Amino acid sequence: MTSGQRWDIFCRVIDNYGDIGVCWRLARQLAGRGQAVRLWVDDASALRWMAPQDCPGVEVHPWTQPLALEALKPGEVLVEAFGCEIPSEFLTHYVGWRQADGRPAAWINLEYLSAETYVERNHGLPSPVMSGPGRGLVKHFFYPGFTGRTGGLLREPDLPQRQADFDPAAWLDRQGIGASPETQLVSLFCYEPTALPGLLDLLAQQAAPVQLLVTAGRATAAVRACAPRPGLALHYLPHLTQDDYDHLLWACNLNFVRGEDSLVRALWSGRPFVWHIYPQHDEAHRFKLEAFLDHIEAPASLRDLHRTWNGLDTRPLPALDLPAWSNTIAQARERLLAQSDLGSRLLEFVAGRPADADSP
Ligand code: TRH
Repeated sequence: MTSGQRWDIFCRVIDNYGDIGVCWRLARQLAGRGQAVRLWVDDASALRWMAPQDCPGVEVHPWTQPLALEALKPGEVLVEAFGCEIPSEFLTHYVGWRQADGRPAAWINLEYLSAETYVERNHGLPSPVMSGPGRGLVKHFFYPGFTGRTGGLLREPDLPQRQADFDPAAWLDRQGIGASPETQLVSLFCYEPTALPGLLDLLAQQAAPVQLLVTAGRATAAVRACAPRPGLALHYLPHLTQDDYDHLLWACNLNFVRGEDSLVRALWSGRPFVWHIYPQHDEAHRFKLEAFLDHIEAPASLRDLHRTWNGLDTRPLPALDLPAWSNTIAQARERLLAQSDLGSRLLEFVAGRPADADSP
């Protein structure tokens, strides 16, 4: 275990909240394990609602051009999130710092999450840097994933305890979400699924009353663009903090999540969920989705729902089968909880790299 190193995490916000959401979560988790973290981000605006409280051990720095680098304490570990390019002026400093104290460079390329088989093959691979100020260094690919031969999933050590202490009724009350005990709560975090009107119809037809809790941003705009359904109660949420987004997932009977970070949070919630995968032009998301459904051993009804929800099938949404899906997610969660988390694996990875492989 590495103790007390200084990490520089670089994050470029492409769109949505996943880039900053993952980087902030990683920064917090490293700080919680005694690391000092500088998070360089080109657009920190989402942190105002996602993380309104400072986190001891994490400094957020604006990724300006050029970067303000005067009087920075030397950093040991460099994380390039999702293929963003580290600015050359920073690399010049970094090489200088590493030469000054003689400690080896540790440059991590943090990749996107996938359950596909290439992840195990590519996780940990070196990538020699051939040009620029970092020439001669070696980056290493670090792939989050679902098996022991990948980088694992982000998870805080106190997560099970927080879940055990959580009181859903009190939390819902504090959010001003009134619901009778027989009401089924469904949360919605999505892009613009073509099956959204079909989902609203399906929820409106359930035997028990349903209240749909719609997250702020694109999901709210998408639902507002649909006609209201008699019998379906809607509640539009404000932007929640990351911790309160967890609470939302834990309080609901069914969650619709999207992207990368909320998928992982939905898994940890143990509640049945449906994933709206980030769509890619080359249809790569189709394979990514199928690999994930294979990983969780999804029953046919949950697969059908995912395919229609993601626009990969035009059949109507299947009937909800929450007991079966609860079982599937609970088992997947148990299997994943038995593995170590991404933060621990990253610390081990950085500590275990051969010291002579990539010294400047
Ligand atoms: O916002 P996203 O769709 O982000 C996506 C994905 O990461 C995708 O892989 C990436 O390529 C693309 O961005 C650019 O979904 P994701 O990953 O779940 O990130 C949402 C973050 O926002 C997550 O950390 C949870 C947080 N969140 C809150 O803190 N409060 C909220 O109210 C909501 C709805 C989300």
